[in-house]
Amino acid sequence: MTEVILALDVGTRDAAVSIAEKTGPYLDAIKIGYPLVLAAGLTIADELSAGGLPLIADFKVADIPNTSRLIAEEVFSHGFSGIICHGFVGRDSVLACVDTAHDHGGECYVVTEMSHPGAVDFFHGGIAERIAALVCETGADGIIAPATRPERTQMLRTLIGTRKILSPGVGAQGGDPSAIAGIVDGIIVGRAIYESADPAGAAQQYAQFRSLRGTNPHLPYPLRE
Ligand code: O7E
Repeated sequence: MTEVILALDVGTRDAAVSIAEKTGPYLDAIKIGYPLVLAAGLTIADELSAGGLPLIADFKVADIPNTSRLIAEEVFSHGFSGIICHGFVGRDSVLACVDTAHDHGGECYVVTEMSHPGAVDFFHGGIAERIAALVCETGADGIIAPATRPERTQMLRTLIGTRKILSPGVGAQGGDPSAIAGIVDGIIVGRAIYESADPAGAAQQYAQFRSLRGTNPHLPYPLRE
């Protein structure tokens, strides 16, 4: 199943709780990061994780190993089940997040290539491929790869094998869920759900793409179930 992960980037605690409650039945996880945590405080994580869905911390950690470890420790003491870090900071910093996540029974995802137009300035030309190799070396659980460039995400799939791919850029950034859902393990959707007049209905629409998992005929190997 291709999971549907809500990027809950709203600006208040009340909006976050309300949208999480309405959309929860159609989601597989919720991702929160700076917009919501800076607005509502980290206790919103305790509150959302109590709702039962896995909660992913999107602080795109990019620091020296000790600081990365401190951030990850804080994350996993607030009910998160996964953390996202950057890969360009190098092996030791990525390992700090991976090891801390695994110490807490959680997962660590590494950004290999971002979804916005400017991402090509640095991630193309071999960097994304090198980060993908680092992901395999460090034992990270998966990568973040762009729904806005399915061909790049498919290429990254050939490098990381059956590790998970979570893919943002669907909806508001123009990514087509039908083009990406067959390649990845989860689509990350924000504004197209939380800015909708009917967030539950929008989430339900995206949930239809769950069944596309592993259907991309160009994949060179079967996906993990
Ligand atoms: O465009 P939206 O509203 O659907 O939101 C997309 C979310 O995914 C938002 O939280 C943004 O910060 C995040 N994101 C990207 O859009 N592109 C990326 O390359 C990476 C991320 C991200 O979440 O990285 C960690 C998953």
